[in-house]
Amino acid sequence: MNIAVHTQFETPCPKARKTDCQCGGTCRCGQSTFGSADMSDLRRYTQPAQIVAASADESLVAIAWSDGTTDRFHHGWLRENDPGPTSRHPHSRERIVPPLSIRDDVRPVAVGIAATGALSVTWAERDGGQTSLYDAGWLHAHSYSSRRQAPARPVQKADRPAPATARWDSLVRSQKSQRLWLDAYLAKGWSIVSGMPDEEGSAVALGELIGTIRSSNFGFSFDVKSKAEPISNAYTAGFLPLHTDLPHYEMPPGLQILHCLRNEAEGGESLLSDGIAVAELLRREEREVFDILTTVTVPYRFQDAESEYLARHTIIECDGNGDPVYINWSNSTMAPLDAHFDTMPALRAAIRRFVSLIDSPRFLIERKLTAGEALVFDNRRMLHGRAAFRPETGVRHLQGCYLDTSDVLSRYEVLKRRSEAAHSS
Ligand SMILES: O=C(O)CCC(=O)C(=O)O
Ligand SMILES: [Fe+2]
Repeated sequence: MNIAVHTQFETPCPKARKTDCQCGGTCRCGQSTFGSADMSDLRRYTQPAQIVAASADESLVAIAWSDGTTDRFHHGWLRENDPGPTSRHPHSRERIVPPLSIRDDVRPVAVGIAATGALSVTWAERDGGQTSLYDAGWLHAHSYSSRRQAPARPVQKADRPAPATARWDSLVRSQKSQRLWLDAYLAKGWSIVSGMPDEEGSAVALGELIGTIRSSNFGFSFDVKSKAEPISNAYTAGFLPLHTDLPHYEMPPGLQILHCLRNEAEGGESLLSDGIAVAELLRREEREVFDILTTVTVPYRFQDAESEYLARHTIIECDGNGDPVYINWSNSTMAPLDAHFDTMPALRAAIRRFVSLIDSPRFLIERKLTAGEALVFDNRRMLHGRAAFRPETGVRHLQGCYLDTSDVLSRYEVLKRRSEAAHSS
């Protein structure tokens, strides 16, 4: 097969399909947010290396980078990621090219490096005949031939991570503070926000700064205090062992806020433990326990007069790379275990080992909240609990709410995008 390889292309204006450019594809308007090609993507990709050579064979395009590394991309992958208006809607930026409209043996007639440094691929007439430009930074970020898929979220590894800290007034005032706070929170898994208003509804106000409140069977938000007729062990004065909230949902919430309005009773210290750090230790040192906790599902049930929830999860949940990413554990709402008869003793032993590790001094974090502080934590990573308290010695009142991490990550990415835009203009 004969595929022309050019090193320089006349580059069409990357804005040509955008309504704010009248140039018809020939100008040098330079309005693109990208260095070399508009990938129909609002995110900016830094360019760790330049493309120094591009070539193609029957099935793939090979790229050599200026840092000496190489990457390969299948023709079909490149074609389905064509950023042009016949492949992506120019306004929604979502893909419109259907998978089956791309021929199995789609192939370019020419590849090269555009004047701007982008990879240029001209498709055969029967495959549309257009030239697709791929921003070098975008290609580098999306490479799949040699680099391992990046973990969904980089987690700072420590047995007892220190909290990210922030002050309420600075979070309210400044998007930069929100971004720096979220950056630290996402790495460490938990945070203390101080200077919270002495008002009910403040947990929700904090949640709404960074995402969307998620209702649950406990309501839009909930009051944690010792109640006469508790619908949860959390609403007693008793010891609350380490747990994650809401494993009785198919998707438990990612972020939990507990705003401390009053904490005058004796006891009531908050407890935390990094379940992912424990899972990593089990993976390294006690593989049999890890394997059981990542493969055998446990049923969780919540019941009250108004609800009846049942869901099942493995106690340690892994991503596609086999890395532990979520914890689902609550002794309070664990339904009767129903593993296979022969598996039951090993499952129960594995649970006991997991609980003894999360409770151990190596991992256990203890901190008594004071009025005006909000405890914010990743409910799918950090297990939480509380020491018993004596209600006759004073009032203890927390108010809480949940968010999904997807909404928080979206907010974080937008804050990053805005900050990068401000720094580059
Ligand atoms: O009382 C506490 O500190 C924690 C209560 C709890 O686990 C919860 O509200 O989810
Ligand atoms: Fe809880």
